[in-house]
Amino acid sequence: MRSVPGSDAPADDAMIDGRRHGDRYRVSDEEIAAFHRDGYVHLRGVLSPEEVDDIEAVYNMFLRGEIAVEGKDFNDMTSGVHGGDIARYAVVNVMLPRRYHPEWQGNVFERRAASIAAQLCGEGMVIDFDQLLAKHPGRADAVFGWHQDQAYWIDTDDRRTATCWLAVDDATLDNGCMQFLPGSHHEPVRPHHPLHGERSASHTLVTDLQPDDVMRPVAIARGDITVHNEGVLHGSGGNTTSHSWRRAYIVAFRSNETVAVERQLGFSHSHNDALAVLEHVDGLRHERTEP
Ligand SMILES: O=C(O)CCC(=O)C(=O)O
Repeated sequence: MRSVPGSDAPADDAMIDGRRHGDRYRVSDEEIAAFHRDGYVHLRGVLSPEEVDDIEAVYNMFLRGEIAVEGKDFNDMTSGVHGGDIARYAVVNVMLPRRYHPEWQGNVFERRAASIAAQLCGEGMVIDFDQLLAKHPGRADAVFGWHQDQAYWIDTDDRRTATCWLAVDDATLDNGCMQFLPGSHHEPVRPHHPLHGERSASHTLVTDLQPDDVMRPVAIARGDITVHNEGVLHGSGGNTTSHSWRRAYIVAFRSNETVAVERQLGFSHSHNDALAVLEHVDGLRHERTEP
C-alpha cells in the first residue's frame, strides 16, 4: 500500500499494476463518470516507478539547461521572466518539450495518456501541446493562479479536452498540488486578466474566486496523474516544503480538428506565438457568456 498525505484514498499496488497493459491504461466506468461530472479525475499508477525514473532523467536535463529551448518557452510562470538563472524562478515552465527534444515523442507517458484520452473523450484525440511545470522547494510564492485552461486558448467548435498531469514527485498540499473547483467546467469561461500588466508582459492569466467557490486539493503520488477538462477552474499553491520539488509533466489532448484550426490561426501554445494571436484568447473576451 502507498499513500500521499491528503490523497483521497490509499492505493493497492497489485490492483494498480493490473490496469497497465503495454501502451494502455484501463480507466474504470466510475472514473469516466467522475471526469464528466467534476471536470477532472485522479488516476493512480499510470506509470510504474521505473517508467517515471526514465521520464525524470530527461526532465532534469531540461531543468539543468542541457536541452536548448527557444525564448519565452523557458520561463517563470509567476514573473514572466525568461532566460537567466532558473534558481531565481518560482515556477519553472518549459513549453513544448517534445518540440525541443524530439526523442521524447512517443514516450510511455504520451502513449498511456493517449489511451486515457480516448477512453474519456472518444476517438480522434491528439496531442495538442506538452509542458513541464516545476516548483523549487521553499518557494511559497510558487503559486499557479486560478484559471480555466480555455481562457488561454482560442475559441474552437470542439471543446473536448483531456489534459494529463503526471506527478514526477509526490504532489501534496505543502509542495503545491493541483486544486480544482468540481463541476466548474459546466460554467462559461470566466473573464481573466494577465497576472501583471499587459499580455505582452504576462502570459499568465488569472481569474478571481467567487464567494461560494470551494477549491478541492488533489494530492497524488509519483506516477499518478490527474486528467482535467479545459473548462474546470484550477490552480495550485506555493511550495512551502524545505526539501521537496514539485515536478509535473503535462500532455494535453484535444480533437484533431481543433488542433488543425489552432495551427491554421498560428496558435501553437508556444509563448513565442504572435502577440496578436495571444491577445485573442477566450479568457480575454470579457463579453463571453456561453460555454
Ligand atoms: O501545475 C500546476 O500547478 C498548474 C498546471 C495547470 O494549470 C494545467 O496543467 O492546466
